[in-house]
Amino acid sequence: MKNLMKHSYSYILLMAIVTFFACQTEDDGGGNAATTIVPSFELTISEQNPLTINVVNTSTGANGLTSFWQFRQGGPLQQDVSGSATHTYGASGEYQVSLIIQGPNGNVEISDTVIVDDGVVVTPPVANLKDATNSFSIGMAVQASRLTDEHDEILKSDFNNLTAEFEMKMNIMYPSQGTYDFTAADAIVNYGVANDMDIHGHTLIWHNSVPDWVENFTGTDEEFETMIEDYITTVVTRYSGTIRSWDVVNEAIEDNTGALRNSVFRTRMGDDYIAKCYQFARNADPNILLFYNDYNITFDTNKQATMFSIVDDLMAQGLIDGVGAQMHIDIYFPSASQIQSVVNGTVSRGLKMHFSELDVRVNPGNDISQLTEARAIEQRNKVREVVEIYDAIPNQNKFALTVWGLRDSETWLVDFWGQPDWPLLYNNDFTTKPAHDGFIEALSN
Ligand code: 9MR
Repeated sequence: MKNLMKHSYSYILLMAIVTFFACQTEDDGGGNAATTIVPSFELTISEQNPLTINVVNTSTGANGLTSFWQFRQGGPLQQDVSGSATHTYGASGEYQVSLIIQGPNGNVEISDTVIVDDGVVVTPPVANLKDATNSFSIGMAVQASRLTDEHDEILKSDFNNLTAEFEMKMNIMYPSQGTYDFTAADAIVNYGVANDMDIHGHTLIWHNSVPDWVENFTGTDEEFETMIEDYITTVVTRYSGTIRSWDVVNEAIEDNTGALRNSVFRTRMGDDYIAKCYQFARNADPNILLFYNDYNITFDTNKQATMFSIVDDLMAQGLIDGVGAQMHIDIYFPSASQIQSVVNGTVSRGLKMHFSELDVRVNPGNDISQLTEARAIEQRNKVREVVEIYDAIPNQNKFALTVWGLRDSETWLVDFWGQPDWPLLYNNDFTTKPAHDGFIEALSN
């Protein structure tokens, strides 16, 4: 049973009592009503440290039961002991505090939110992202129609690496057999070259951008493979000398099970289709850096394991240079150590690490209808955490950190999840958000 209160504490509200309705009436097993658990707690913000809270379990009917505190959503559990418990947050923000009681018929849980604010406003020493580091490049996902006016200005001031958000995928570049359309891809590449930016090619093979004619290919499997080889060779050769790197295969692994996806590429070319595609790309240009790119590989352990076994296989054949970990994350999840795990696996193999596709949702629970200051601060903190993790990578393993869209109104996530969110670094009026400061702060230490 869960009861989430819509209630916030701020520094001026020093004490409040949380009591409600998340109660549980237990049966003693013989059909007789026994104890009713009424969970409640008191929460105060310390007068000594505005980032410290004290909590006291004031539940009734919970004698002899084990209880736990959780000081942020998805955070570790801390067993409740008698008296008060104390927790100090690392930074200002809005946090969910939960008390979980292990009742005989399951957990009884109560939650509330607290806003802690240490009032420290950090003034970033530089204003532009790309000026904050020279050990890796700062990427942005772009569209050919978003390269002028304010986009143009911000791209030039903040970024030095471009990824096409959708226009360098097979369904756009190869709409029908034998006919390529490089109009939009060329516009992006020409823009990047004219502005002295790196360009990351994304992506040659992705099950989600397969044109119908390829999905329903009428030739033999051999002809299919030849067609794919021609396609990879044509595209890689076209941008040889201008594009620094390619995601050759994107998202080849299923969620949770870690199984290989049954894409048309796998069914037509066999389980070793991945190595074949990397070989085609390597043959077309031995100097281009080749990446494998996927999402959820920070915390989905089966997916991560399969990913590294694919990578090891490619490494044994000299066919891969780096791993792209898509950073479609939120302010609560995944944790720093989960993010670190994919970094460790990549660095220990001597490969380059790309944090690709960064966006940080602030509304995964769909509980706000406009961006609050508190969530914007939490987003700044999460962005700072991610960038700090990236910046700590040895220089030879660094590559780029790419943000997946400029303004909040341009994110793919709102359509995808069907709920409001503000996951990017810029407001719709092209002003920077606290998350933009967080990015720079991480590089300023
Ligand atoms: O953000 C991209 C969106 O604009 C496109 O319509 C879509 C299909 O091409 O691809 C989105 O980007 C995806 C990326 O290429 C691979 N990882 C997941 C991204 C979100 O779907």
